[in-house]
Amino acid sequence: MARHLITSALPYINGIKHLGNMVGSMLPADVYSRYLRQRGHDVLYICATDEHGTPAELAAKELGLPVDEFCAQAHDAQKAVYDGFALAFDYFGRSSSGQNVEITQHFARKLKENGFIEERAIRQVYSPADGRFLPDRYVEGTCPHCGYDKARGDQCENCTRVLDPTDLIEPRSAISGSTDLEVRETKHLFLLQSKLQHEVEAWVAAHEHQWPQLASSIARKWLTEGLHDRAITRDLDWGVPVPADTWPELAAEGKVFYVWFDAPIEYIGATKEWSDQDPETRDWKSWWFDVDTDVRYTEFMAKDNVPFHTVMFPATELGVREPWKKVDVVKAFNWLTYYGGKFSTSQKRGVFTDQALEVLPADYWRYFLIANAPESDDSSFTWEHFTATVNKDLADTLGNFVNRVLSFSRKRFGDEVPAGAAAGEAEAKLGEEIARLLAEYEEHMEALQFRKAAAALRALWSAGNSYLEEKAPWLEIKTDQEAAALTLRTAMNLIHLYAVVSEPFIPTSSAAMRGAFALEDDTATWVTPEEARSLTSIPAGTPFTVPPVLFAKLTEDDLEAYKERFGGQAE
Ligand code: B3M
Ligand code: ZN
Repeated sequence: MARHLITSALPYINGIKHLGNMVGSMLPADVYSRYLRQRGHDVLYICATDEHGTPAELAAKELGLPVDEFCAQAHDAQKAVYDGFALAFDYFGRSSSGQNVEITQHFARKLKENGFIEERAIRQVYSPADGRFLPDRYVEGTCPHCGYDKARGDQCENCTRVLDPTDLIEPRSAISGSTDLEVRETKHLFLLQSKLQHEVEAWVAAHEHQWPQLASSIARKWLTEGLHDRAITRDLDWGVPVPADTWPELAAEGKVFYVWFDAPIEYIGATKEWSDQDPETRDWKSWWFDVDTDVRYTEFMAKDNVPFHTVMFPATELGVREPWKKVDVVKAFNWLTYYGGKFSTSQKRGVFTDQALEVLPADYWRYFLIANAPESDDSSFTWEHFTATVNKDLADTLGNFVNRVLSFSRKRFGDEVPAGAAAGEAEAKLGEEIARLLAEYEEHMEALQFRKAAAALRALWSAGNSYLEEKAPWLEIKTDQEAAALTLRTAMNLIHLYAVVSEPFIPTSSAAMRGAFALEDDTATWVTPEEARSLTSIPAGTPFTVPPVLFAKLTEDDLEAYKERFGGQAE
């Protein structure tokens, strides 16, 4: 069994994330990790808060807190929400950790030794009105490539091109809006990415066949434009300090590394944080250093993060000239929109992850979001679609099936799974169908095709409903008790199967379904299509209970209340 290293893009520290962030990184990474663990693989799922940079400083200032204190609190607040979503990270770290400082500084020293970092005097945007140098993302203006008028100095979020603040047309301070900007001279470290262009190209060419089209086309586009040398230090108080042993002058000036330099390194840093908690049994280096094909590394992220992960971070890793593990599969997502418009943290538009959990438990969100993941295109969140999906798929197709079967059987046959007649033609046909759908489900999961996997899972649930409608045990019972008992026993086997295979999507409900059966030795973590075909893992005589309703049916009133609270249309 392969070892799987999985990371999801590090959520930035400055606020609780919205559902669009969740579906484009952490949630699918969790679903995939859970699936692989169930299949018996050795999985390490790592994430962390991305804590450095100006937005953290500004958010702390707004709350009147020292930035380190702000980050500690904000980290805990985000972690609590992710626990609520049942995200089963092996470790959720912090990019401001000592481990990340250590590894980031190590990378920088090596890059310098190898001739890929150089000190240059640059002219940088200074805003007299704000009394400070403006970091890239605090200069706004018009994108020279696509004309978008709110492009940031580091990247245009409309066309995803990476920018330099001086590229912007009609630049202004994003802090004060001042257009009175001057350019002053200061020294910074530059990562000489241009020298690594060919190596990165060769590396992308060797790996992109494993990436979805979205990821490889963004990487290609960026490479075609050419890799430019980039300043990787900033004049900020909060960040990984430039190491004084290597650059005494810059260190004395208090320069820190640019947040996008240390953030991807935190994938490694967080693994060391995890390892340092229990060094006897955990070995962070065995996941990252000199492991080439022993570890399969999959990254999850939204499309705006793709250039950094397919080009810039690989360039850094290549330039270090040490055998650090590089990504194998880049799973990238488009945007989830809110009624066709943007979810926006800064404009508080859409549904935030903490609010989502106030409205309904995690499983409702997990299922809906993954079933509608913006994989091949953007997808739109609407409350109408959400409530209809919950009602149809979760409440009717799955929840009602479970409850109906168990309640009816208990009423007619008592607290144990009834024996009934031997399986017949209908059960054989059902078994074939289940085996086929389960194989499809596995195939889509392996291929990281989450919408398709969700559709296959839904089809598995539906197959149970069709079987039940066809056999109609509530009619069978009137003429043939044995036949009704067979139908119910078979349906209960389906419930157990659903419990096992639905776990990556709806872990809490899956546990409730599984817990309904007092099965001895119920330790199997997966059921293969071959095993599923016979539908006999729950033998007659197994005691069971009827769990509380798994999924509430949402009413018109609920729908109106959600729209009232969150705003139910595009703006
Ligand atoms: N924190 C995502 C963002 O803020 C960024 C991801 C870092 S992954 C190393 O847009
Ligand atoms: Zn643009």
